[in-house]
Amino acid sequence: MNNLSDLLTDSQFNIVSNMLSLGIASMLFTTFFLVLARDRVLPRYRLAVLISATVTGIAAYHYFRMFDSFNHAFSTLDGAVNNAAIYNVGYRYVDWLLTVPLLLMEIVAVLALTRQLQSSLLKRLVPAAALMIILGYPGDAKLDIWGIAPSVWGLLSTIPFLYILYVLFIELSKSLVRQSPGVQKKIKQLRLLLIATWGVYPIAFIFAMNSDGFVADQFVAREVGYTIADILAKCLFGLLIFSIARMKSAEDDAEFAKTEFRD
Ligand code: RET
Repeated sequence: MNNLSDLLTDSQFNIVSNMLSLGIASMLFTTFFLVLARDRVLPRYRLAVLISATVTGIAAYHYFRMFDSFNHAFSTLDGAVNNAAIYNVGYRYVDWLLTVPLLLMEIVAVLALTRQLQSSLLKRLVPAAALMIILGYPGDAKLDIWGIAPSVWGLLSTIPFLYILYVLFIELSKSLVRQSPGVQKKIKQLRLLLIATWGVYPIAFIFAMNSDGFVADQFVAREVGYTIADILAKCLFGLLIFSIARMKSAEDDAEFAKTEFRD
């Protein structure tokens, strides 16, 4: 199926290795930060912050596994293999399967919508997210299921993806009117970050979509793309959620505002 003998050059190896290492550092220390700083927001916003920490924590674990899998597959130093087939892209998909629903909960939680609206949103978004990821996996892992080409899996996965973006955008925009100008600005940033980062995943998928085996350049582009997108979608996003939670905390409680902010 794959061309197993294709090698990564030293610099290609280093690029991917450095990116995965950056992934570990970002995920791990964002997790520490969010856990340690959770008391700097009011209790009602703490859940959103802790969900962010869970997302980056789960991702830190998977980045360790990916780093390990990558070294095992491509390190020639230990005299061993250079074998694309044993680099396990499944870690990314398991990671997304767990973290994307959590990210969606995070967004919905920080908006402090009504309970009813929250659950109706999640009931639509979470199954769509699961479907998007499950349909993408056979394409990325180049599984041979009924001879369906990777591009077709990608296309199928794009349907729930567009649905998620549509629902989120409509709801995020609707919720804007109820927020203060400061929070509105942050939610607009959140929306922009969401579109800019979530859009990178399908692009990175396309980089390595060919079905005729392993191509080093394409592999590197995909891994770099996914890692950058992950850092922005999980760490930066989590920190933005934290700052929205702080802003809302200060608006809700003058005492909190006085101890946490100078102005
Ligand atoms: C796939 C397959 C190709 C088509 C599309 C995809 C979308 C993936 C996305 C993943 C988002 C992951 C996030 C993780 C953060 O924790 C599966 C690559 C549309 C949007 C946000």
